[in-house]
Amino acid sequence: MNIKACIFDLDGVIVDTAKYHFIAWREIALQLGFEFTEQHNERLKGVSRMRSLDILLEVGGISLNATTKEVLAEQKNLNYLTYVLQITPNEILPGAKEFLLEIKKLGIKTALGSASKNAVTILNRLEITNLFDAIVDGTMVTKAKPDPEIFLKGAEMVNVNPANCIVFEDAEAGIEAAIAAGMKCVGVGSPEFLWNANWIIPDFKTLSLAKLYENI
Ligand code: B16
Ligand code: MG
Repeated sequence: MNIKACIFDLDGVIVDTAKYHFIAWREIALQLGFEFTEQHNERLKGVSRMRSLDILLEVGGISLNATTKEVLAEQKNLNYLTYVLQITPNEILPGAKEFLLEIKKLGIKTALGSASKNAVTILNRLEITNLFDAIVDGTMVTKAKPDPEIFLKGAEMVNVNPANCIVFEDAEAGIEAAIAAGMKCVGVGSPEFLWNANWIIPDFKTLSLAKLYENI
């Protein structure tokens, strides 16, 4: 395969925001009167804000109308933003920035493909917005992962054929989206949830373009 673009998920790949999503959602669950655990939180990775709320309500066995759901989703986001607005560049996951710099230097296009509507705020906090040739976030798509729309849009924006793109993902929904887009996918994290990926890495610490070519 000739790699011409790398498309990165944000939450769980570039930065560990899952812990902030978890705290913010848990506050909503407590408010509704039930316990939301870290294990439940695994199901929220990579899925949209509204879908996350639906899963949370399913865990609590609660059914609410659309207006109340809008209010709760907004409230969760305000909780979440109090943490996100404190993020510093130190929170970039080990090796991620170095890998981005390496591939850019070698002429490979870089794109972000995140379900988060807060993606640009987070990239700005991390001071790495300028390392991406294209940014696709949750405000720019109509269909959430596992639909391939996010990644196909990223490929189009950097003008690269999907067959020449590699996606880096930490969530099952994201891996499915990459496969549906006709792209190769590297799972970042624990093999337990990423068995569908073409190759799994624990993190970016020792990754190089040469290693990627050897394994993909
Ligand atoms: P927001 P990613 C996803 O980001 C998160 O993994 C997921 O847990 C979250 O619900 C979703 O963004 C929406 O986030 O509420 O900030 O719009 O992994 O696709 O970068
Ligand atoms: Mg993710």
